[in-house]
Amino acid sequence: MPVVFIIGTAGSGKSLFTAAFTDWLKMSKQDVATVNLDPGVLKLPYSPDVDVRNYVDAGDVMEKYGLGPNGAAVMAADLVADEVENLTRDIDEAHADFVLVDTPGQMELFAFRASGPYIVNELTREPKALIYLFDAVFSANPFNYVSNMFLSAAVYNRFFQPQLHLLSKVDLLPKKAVSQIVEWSGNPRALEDALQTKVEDTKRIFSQSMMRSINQLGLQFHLTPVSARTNEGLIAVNTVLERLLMQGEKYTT
Ligand SMILES: Nc1nc2c(ncn2[C@@H]2O[C@H](COP(=O)(O)OP(=O)(O)OP(=O)(O)O)[C@@H](O)[C@H]2O)c(=O)[nH]1
Ligand SMILES: [Mg+2]
Repeated sequence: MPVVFIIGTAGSGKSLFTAAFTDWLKMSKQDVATVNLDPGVLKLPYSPDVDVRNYVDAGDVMEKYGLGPNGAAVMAADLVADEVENLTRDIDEAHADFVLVDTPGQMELFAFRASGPYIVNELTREPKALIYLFDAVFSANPFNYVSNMFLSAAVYNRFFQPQLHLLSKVDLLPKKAVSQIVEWSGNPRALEDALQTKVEDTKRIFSQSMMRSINQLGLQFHLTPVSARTNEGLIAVNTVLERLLMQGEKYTT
């Protein structure tokens, strides 16, 4: 039973992508279950089959421990680790062939605290993969794009699972801008040229050094453009995901 975790910066489109891809998989007659791992979310664009809020709710944590919203979010993220057995049981009981996991809004709460990698490791279902979302509007600037490469490499360094990269919300950009970002993702020379012409001085030097360092690690960022509004790219995501899951294809070369 493959388990795929959707991850990305706050507001990058994780939850809406989870909703759109779940609907698409169901239309393609695939048996899919959704998991909400965000203890702080108030409203979701899908009805999760498994919901961490049944065990940990950030609002309750805030009240019980007298914490502010950020303190409660951090504490809730840690408390989720104790619920792995319950979540595993709930996932088993959903009896699905394929599980999509929507992760907490603030990526650092999942990726950069101990609980996220612990949950990914402890959920005993195999194979596993991560989908990392590059927000198209944010990534249209080459300086921001390199920052996203850096974050994505940092996420890989935390989980060491096969990782697939999507360019989300492409309906918000002109086709030409989308093609350009996709080109950067497969051609370091094109990204270098964009940094050269569009980014100034210190920022440019820093970004170029950073992208070269990341490339030296042999990390791959081929972006598949998607929209959770128009469903563009979902067929391609399914194809790439199948290959990644079947072959256990690695993010590194
Ligand atoms: N136009 C467009 N808007 C999108 C798309 N995906 C998400 N959005 C919008 O972007 C905003 C954030 O989307 P979410 O799916 O909540 O993103 P998220 O990463 O789950 O956000 P948090 O969990 O709060 O960090 C919402 O207003 C969505 O409607 C898309 O493909 N196209
Ligand atoms: Mg969300």
